[in-house]
Amino acid sequence: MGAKAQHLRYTRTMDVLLLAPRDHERWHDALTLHLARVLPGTRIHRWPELGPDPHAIEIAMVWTAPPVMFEKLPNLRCVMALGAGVDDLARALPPGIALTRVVDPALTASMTEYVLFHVLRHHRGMDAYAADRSQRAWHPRPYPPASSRTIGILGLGELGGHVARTLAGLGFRVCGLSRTEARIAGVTCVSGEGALETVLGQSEIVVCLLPLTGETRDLLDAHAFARMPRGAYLINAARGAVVVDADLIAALDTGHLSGAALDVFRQEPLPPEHPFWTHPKITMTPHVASLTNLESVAAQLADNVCRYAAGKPLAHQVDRTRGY
Ligand code: NDP
Ligand code: OXD
Repeated sequence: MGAKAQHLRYTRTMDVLLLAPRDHERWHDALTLHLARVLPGTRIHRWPELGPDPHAIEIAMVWTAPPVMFEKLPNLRCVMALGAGVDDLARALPPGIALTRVVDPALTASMTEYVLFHVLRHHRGMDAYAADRSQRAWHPRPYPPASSRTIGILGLGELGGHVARTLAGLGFRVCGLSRTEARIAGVTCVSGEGALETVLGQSEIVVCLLPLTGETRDLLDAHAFARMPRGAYLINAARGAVVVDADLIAALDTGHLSGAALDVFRQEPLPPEHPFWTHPKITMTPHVASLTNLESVAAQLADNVCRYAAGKPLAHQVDRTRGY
């Protein structure tokens, strides 16, 4: 029996709450379409509307949730994050509520594009050529072969693991950090005590793809930057609070780090007065390294609603004790 037919065997309908960060209408339409296919009769309520009976809502689909939401939904049992990172949600959720996140090949592919773009940009010295051009200066520079360039990937999960494999496939030396032991062909994988220092100490380019947890908050501080070789480059596409902003600026100003590409920030949108905006060695994007593919994620969410309704294990469930 196909997955769709199997889902249709379960007649229990659900009330689901939706709170999207943007594109509310598109989320609503896509979810309506997918849920109508796999679990007809499911009602989608749009925060702050809760329908005639808030007790009926057991599932919320959100990017972040205002604390009052939990008070208003006494029977909430499951929160389905609309993104891959669940740091804020994992902190805010009352205990006992299941949490799922997005794991999507399209998200992984676009994160890989983002990281490759910045790695190659730095590897081939493109910023220097852009500066030369404004001076009409013709100044060819040598560059090392990929095989002599070590790239450190912090976090070897869905995103970091794929990025590491792709860079290794291009011939770079890749060294990666995870919390538990990992094995990736062509990548030197390290974990445990001293592993962060090992990766940082040999990487000319460091890519941060760690989840934000109690352990990773402020991890990339003055001490961490000092471990990196002089002239190293940082790419942070994970969460802003993994990096200590003032320490990064200091490391760039002394010339110890040559530059940074930042997609994520402690406060988003980044406040206009923040020094990152004007720092000449920082390249910034507004949290777009990998945008959610609404279509594929809506299908995935609908499938998880069916699993919930059928009492089956949820896909991509977050370990609440680990925090990611
Ligand atoms: P995963 O949970 O799949 O992977 C996380 C990786 O980090 C795992 O390898 C894990 O180790 C490792 N890790 C966790 N804690 C530690 C620690 N204390 N020390 C060392 N390693 C650690 O996450 P994803 O790859 O899916 O996503 C990573 C992050 O990327 C998300 O949490 C999110 O914040 C961010 N993100 C950013 C986007 C953007 O557009 N900028 C888009 C999507 C995600 P182990 O394997 O042992 O568990
Ligand atoms: C994220 C996402 O977690 O966009 O940043 O999914």
